[in-house]
Amino acid sequence: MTTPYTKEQLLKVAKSVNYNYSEVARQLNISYTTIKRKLGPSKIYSGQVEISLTDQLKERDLHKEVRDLKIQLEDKNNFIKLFQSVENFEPPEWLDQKSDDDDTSEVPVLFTSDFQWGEVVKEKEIDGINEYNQQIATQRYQRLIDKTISLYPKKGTGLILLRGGDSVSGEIHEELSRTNDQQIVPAIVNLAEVEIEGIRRLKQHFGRVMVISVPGNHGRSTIKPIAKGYVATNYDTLVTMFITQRFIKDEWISFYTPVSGDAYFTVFGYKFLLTHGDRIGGKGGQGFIGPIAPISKGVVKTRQQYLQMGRPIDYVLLGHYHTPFILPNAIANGTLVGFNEYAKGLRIEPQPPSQWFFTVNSRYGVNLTRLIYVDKLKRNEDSENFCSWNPQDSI
Ligand SMILES: [Mn+2]
Repeated sequence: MTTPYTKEQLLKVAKSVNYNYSEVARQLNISYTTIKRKLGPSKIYSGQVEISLTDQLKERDLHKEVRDLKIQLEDKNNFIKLFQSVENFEPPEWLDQKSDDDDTSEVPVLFTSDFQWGEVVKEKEIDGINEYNQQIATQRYQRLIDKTISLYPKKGTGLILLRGGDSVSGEIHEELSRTNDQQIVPAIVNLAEVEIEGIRRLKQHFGRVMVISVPGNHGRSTIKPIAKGYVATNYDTLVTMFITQRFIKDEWISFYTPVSGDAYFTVFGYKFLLTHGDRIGGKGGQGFIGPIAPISKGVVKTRQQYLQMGRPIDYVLLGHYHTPFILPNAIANGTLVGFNEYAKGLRIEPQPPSQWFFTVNSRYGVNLTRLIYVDKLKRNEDSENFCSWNPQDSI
């Protein structure tokens, strides 16, 4: 049955009688069903249903919002595990819980840097005293983990693993990209696997591992060094990401990978800065004392700059110079590569490949320091004065 009334007209009348359709039917002399067909069930106008429909929509929105927020939070947590800024460095609980007024409290630290994975050093080109390739690099890294564990037999103390950059040889130097035994992608994948295995073994012995990583200059993907996006454009970061992803659900392994490329952190109140060493403003003026001059100068400048930012530094930890030594406020790391053609050209004294191990004591700061030799120098046995260094084969 059709009606002469429009929907609007029907609604107007229905509203005036509080949506009593029988009353509308009586007043307009049309059937109840016609009204119902035109206007829908009367209860949808009563307000009650309208509110509950809105509620349903709201609830659905809220569910969606909660789900989105959960995803965002998980992303954010993963992101925090992947990349951090200096503001959100939080020492892992195990490190925090160590008492800082107990002078027996100490944390072991393994300082790794300058693997230059993929680089090839040919024995013949450097008078036979060193050799380096992927196979030798892997042996040396594994030896480093072995020696670290045997050097610190106490189990379950937790360990800080520093990764100071130049983990890959990279493509920026024309002669390296020509002579590397692996291209950058396989080098990254291979190194990440070797380091993941190393971290697993460290966790097995030390119980917990805090991994702190900064990139170096060799891994950069731009021809010229850059100031902006130093971390995000660097292949070292990719190795770090591979490793982090692998342990992302492992609560015993924590990561600190600041986007600034400088890792500022504290242990028992002692303040450390891990930085690769190519950005410490120490260039030039080497003279005859070798890298000690630029490192000393760079350490002073870096500490001054951080002091002015309100972040005093007790120790600068750096690699890059491939020359291991300790200053009152700095530790410069050795290298896995060891003596190479480049060092020969600079007439640098040959040294065995090495990396630092040290402990941070709650009362004394950096305390026990041991240089871990990961290989011997192939010395010329005929010459008594071939090398002034004693490689201390035991460690
Ligand atoms: Mn470097």
